[in-house]
Amino acid sequence: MAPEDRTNRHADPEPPLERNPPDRKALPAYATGLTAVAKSLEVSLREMGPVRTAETWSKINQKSGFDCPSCAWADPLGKRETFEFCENGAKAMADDATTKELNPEFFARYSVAELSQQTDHWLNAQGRLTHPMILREGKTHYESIAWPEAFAAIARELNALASPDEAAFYTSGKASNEAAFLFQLFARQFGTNNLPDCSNMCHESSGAGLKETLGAGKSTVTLEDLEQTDCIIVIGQNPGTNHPRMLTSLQIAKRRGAKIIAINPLKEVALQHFKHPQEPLSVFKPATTIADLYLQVRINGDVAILKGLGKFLLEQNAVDHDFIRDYTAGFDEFVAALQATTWDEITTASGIARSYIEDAGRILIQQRTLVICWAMGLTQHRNAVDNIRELVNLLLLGGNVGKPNAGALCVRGHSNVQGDRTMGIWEKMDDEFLDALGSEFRFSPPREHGLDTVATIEAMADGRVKAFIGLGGNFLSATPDTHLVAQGLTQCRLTVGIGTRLNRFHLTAGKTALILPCLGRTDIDRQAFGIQTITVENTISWVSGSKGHLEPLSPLNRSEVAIVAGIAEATLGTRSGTDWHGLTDNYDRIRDAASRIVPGFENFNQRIRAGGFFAPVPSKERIFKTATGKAQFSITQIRTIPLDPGQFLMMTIRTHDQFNTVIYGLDDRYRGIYNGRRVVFMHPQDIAQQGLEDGALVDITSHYEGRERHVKQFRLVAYDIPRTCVAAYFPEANPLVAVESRADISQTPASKSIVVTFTRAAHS
Ligand SMILES: Nc1nc2c(c(=O)[nH]1)N[C@H]1C(S)=C(S)[C@@H](COP(=O)(O)OP(=O)(O)OC[C@H]3O[C@@H](n4cnc5c(=O)[nH]c(N)nc54)[C@H](O)[C@@H]3O)O[C@H]1N2
Ligand SMILES: Nc1nc2c(c(=O)[nH]1)N[C@H]1C(S)=C(S)[C@@H](COP(=O)(O)OP(=O)(O)OC[C@H]3O[C@@H](n4cnc5c(=O)[nH]c(N)nc54)[C@H](O)[C@@H]3O)O[C@H]1N2
Ligand SMILES: [Mo]
Repeated sequence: MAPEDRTNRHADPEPPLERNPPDRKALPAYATGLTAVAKSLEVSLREMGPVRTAETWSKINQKSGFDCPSCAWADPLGKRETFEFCENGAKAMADDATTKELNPEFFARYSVAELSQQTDHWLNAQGRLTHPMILREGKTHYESIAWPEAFAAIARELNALASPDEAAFYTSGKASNEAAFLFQLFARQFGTNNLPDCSNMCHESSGAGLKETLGAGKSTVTLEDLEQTDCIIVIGQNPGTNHPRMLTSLQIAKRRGAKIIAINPLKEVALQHFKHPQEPLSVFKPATTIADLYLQVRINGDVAILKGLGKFLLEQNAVDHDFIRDYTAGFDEFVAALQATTWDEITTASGIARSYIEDAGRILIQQRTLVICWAMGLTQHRNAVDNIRELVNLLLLGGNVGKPNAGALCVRGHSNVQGDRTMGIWEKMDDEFLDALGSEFRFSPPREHGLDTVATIEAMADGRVKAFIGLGGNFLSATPDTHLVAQGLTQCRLTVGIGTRLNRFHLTAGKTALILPCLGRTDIDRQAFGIQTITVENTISWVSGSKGHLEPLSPLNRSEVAIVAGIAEATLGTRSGTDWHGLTDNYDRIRDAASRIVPGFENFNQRIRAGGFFAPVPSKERIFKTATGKAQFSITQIRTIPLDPGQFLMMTIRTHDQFNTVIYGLDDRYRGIYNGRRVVFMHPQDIAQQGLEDGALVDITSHYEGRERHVKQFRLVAYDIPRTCVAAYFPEANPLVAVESRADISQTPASKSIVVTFTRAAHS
């Protein structure tokens, strides 16, 4: 590229192609053996050296320490393991606690266009951001800027907008409760409810489905319930990679005699066999068999399979009639609709024979209690909310809600995604919350619902949103329709990323763009009143404190709270009666304010000091805040996605070496893939039928309502996956996801139901 072409406008939103095919190895026999510990140590030592490693390993998820920055899995409340974290937590921790600096010299060396030609792995590996940086209009390189000027530049752009609704304030689920609370307060004082978040792409469908049927959008179980239950269904979830500590609980349940049913198009290794990495002598012990029954469902065949299970229970009259009579509504209509659904429809749509569904049904009948766990395999489809409605139907049939050792476990992603929502990060918070917020801070919050993630993408692309601030995250690579998002972002007058690491979002910059470096979970957060604690809420609604213990890498890095407050103060000036400085000086004050606004958070500070507390979930106590006051049975349709000959249904999934768009490494060892990410898993007979061969280099085209989208140069991998179903990795495949292809009600992008075709790539 000629130097004069190196403007920030030429950044390519897609990661670069891969030169070599990936290496392939046989799948391991079980998950998380000793290799996991060795891997964790290796990563930690490389990134932070022995002293910081020792300090960090001893503090993570311990009572006096910090919350693991990886997933939202729960810590045991009683006795803890010596090291209460997993290999992937170790990678996330090392990422935060690294000693590698990404400083202004780095940004002077590379233009934005040059950086965009690097891989995501390379961008992330460059280290922690250490200085506020700005990309000025017409410039090709980010330059450092002092904090007050950074805040002033943002304020100038925000205040120049014709309306507050021309700005969008995005939150990624790592942000602390305190930062999230201030962020939504700022957005609402500025005058908009445009608060898209990562949850819109994640468990929004779960929240919507659970709220409608059980009256509360959260899980109804504790960790103990999971470990003590008789039966567990793990559906649409890959805990071995994404929630490894959950395997410990599955193992505990298993050893007590619980039965486990896995429902997944892929035979994920960890759902089959597991060894606890920290158990003494585990190397000499046989691995624990996890799934008693593995149903290799077709992609999006879950509504069908869940209906099949319900139908079997009804046929066997194995339902809890007392519970149904006392606590539910809509049962008769549900039964009538299910009777009208034929086994033929069920087996065709699910790809599972009736006898296997009945085997699963028999397991359910023999056990007294059931927990259903799920994640993205259910939530990222056009009928995702139906998936949730159907799994609730199944729970209700057996009376498995609001009793010990039973219930719904919606396994969240980001470590504080649930807390951020509790703190008001939502484009449509209810009036009760907004009234309380307004009276506490003496202003009138806007009432009109704001934009969620997909609506923000569309508004940016057609010029209605002109300024974007991201509290963490990667709005470019995590979102669907990558090229449309890039177009929208680069059209913006202002894009701002508050983050710890460089990513591709920072490179698809608006006319003016800023990167604001924040503290991570492992860093000591010092403010006027001393070292501060932040709080988080995990997947089972446990709220607890987290305190960093490492000296921040750069004295210039500020806490998320301080950055949000700085932007708010500079932007709102005398328009705001809020003491932003005072709130930053002492986070207890933020929590005190929140305790008067968020239901169930009374005495927030005292209860955090005492160790933590459960945020209220009424459905846990069989209080159903639904329209009828009862738990609601739902009626859904089986909606199969029609495929023409040569078309496939694609799901986009995570490797073992990434956290969302953060790529730690290039291996996916539980699926036998090494040194590469641009792969497509396909059934060997489908490969042959396409006239292709294992390892062939292909281009992929997606088809949505007559429009095609393309990505280039992926390698075919012959794999045990249902016919006409394929899988590729997120985020490489995201350009294929049409922004319009999203779930009813929740608007979650259907990134696990993409209709695609393949052609041999030109340059194999
Ligand atoms: N190490 C690590 N941990 C993470 C993350 C990470 O990237 N890396 N991400 C975090 C986040 S934000 C989230 S939301 C979670 C995600 O956790 P998961 O939901 O486990 O993540 P995915 O890789 O999207 O895997 C989805 C699983 O669902 C299956 N699946 C796909 N489509 C279907 C379907 O139609 N039906 C059924 N039954 N199964 C299906 C896939 O085969 C795969 O096993 O993990 C969190 N934890
Ligand atoms: N095709 C497809 N797309 C998907 C998915 C899928 O399965 N398939 N999954 C979806 C899901 S479940 C989710 S949750 C979204 C994720 O969407 P996001 O949350 O937006 O993306 P992440 O990749 O988690 O964000 C990573 C960035 O966050 C910043 N960061 C890391 N730690 C911190 C911190 O402590 N503070 C701050 N302020 N910043 C930090 C770093 O700069 C890092 O580069 O992606 C969604 N997109
Ligand atoms: Mo997520």
